[in-house]
Amino acid sequence: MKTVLITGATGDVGTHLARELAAKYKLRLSDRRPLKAKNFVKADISKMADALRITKGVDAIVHLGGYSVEGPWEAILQANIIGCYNVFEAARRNGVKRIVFPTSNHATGFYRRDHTIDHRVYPKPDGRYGVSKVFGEALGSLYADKYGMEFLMVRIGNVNPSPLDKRRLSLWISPRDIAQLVSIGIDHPGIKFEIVYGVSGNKRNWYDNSNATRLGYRPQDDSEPFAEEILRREKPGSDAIAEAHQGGIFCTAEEVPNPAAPKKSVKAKSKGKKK
Ligand code: 15L
Repeated sequence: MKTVLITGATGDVGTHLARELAAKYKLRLSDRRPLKAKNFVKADISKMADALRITKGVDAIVHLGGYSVEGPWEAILQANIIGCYNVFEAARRNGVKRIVFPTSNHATGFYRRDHTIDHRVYPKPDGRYGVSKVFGEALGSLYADKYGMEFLMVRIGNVNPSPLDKRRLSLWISPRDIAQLVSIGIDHPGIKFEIVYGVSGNKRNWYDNSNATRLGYRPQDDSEPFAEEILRREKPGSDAIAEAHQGGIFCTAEEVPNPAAPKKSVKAKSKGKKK
């Protein structure tokens, strides 16, 4: 059984993956926030020493740790630029070859909704967060070419038991489908550097996900059964730019509420202490 490190394990996606993958791999869970679990190791990936400690002796890494929405540059810099560099570099130094990197639909969020995009399109990030995901993709590409490491880049839509709104009908991914994609990223023998979209088999997808199909991905879910109810209750949006582009409000907002934010940063924001 492979030993797999999941960083950012206390977040939404981490929680789903820890549950879905528990029987398949020996998981080592890590985060800077505490978690009551025997296989948990607390670590702050913005510190290289911590990144080196948690990546030692694993067969693969699912690197979820980071700031997960649009927000202040300083937070994104620490978590998604420095943290991502530390994890990839620590993996290289510890001889861990395989990394699954959950990038985001926000790496390509400024593509229009009437445009179907595939894994070869040039990134069009919709904010600082999207730029940080493009950084992770570029860093992975460098580490694959220069150091022979192996990366599956999953541009995740939104992981949830059911789609949340109209935009998410076109980028939703169910917990079991993201688990299937991540397993491909851990186990597929032919991966050097690949980009796929982390979406279920939604009828309304904005993505040509043929690269994922080529690697064996067979999504089991589709957002369509939820569409009627969501479209009935959702009023037309008033932000024309957000409505026209795949990234939605990430294209216009300076901050998007972070469901995983620690209480302290929520307070700082309400006092107007934005960076
Ligand atoms: C993301 O990249 C975020 O990590 C997630 O929290 C959602 O906001 C998602 O995008 C989305 O676009 O819905």
